[in-house]
Amino acid sequence: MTLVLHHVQYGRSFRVLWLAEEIGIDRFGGLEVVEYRIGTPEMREGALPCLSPAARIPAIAWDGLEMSESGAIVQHLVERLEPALGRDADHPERAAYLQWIHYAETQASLVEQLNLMMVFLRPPAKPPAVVVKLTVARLRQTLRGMEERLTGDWLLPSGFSAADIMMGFNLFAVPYYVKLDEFPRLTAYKARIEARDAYKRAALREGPQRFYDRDFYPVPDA
Ligand SMILES: N[C@@H](CCC(=O)N[C@@H](CS)C(=O)NCC(=O)O)C(=O)O
Repeated sequence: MTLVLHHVQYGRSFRVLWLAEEIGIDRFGGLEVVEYRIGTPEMREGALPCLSPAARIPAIAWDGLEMSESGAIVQHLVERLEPALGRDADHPERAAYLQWIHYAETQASLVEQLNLMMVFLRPPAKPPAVVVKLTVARLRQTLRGMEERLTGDWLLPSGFSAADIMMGFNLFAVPYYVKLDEFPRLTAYKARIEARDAYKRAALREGPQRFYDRDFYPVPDA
């Protein structure tokens, strides 16, 4: 049965797109991507609010199942189809695995707040400099914590997992607000992700990013 993925370009639904490529699209019986533009009324009408209580992406329909929340979708699809990408309840890395899966949203929600203030707000509305500054500092702390704990090629010592999909996706939006040069391990980690065939296929399917209109958004003057 085809996996139907409700998707916004450069949004968290990319995690599911990438995971689907890691697992193999054939294993789902194909993939249908329903694409939205963020902030448009289409997201509040039709199928999406039925699948996602907050009318947000990602949402999926597959094999009689309807789900939203990227972490829940990723964890569930891994457990159903590719347990090697997860860490089961008895695995010594289970706690770390779950922690990274959820930490991904601690970090992504900060990027989302910055997107709201720096990309979506239109003049005459102005992003409040002090709030942007604080949010960037909080984002930087999440990166510092990640850098300190990334001691091998992937987040978990035993190798690549769905935790890398959840967290790794964030690193493609972070550099619009915090330059990754400060974090040599994260920079090398991002390059390792970009070298993965499944990541490349998902990125190709998604196409060039059209969300950000510049390379870097500095904290505005107070
Ligand atoms: N915790 C949710 C967050 C979902 C979310 O906020 N998605 C964003 C796009 S990345 C969205 O749909 N935003 C639409 C809106 O805020 O109206 C997840 O991980 O799936």
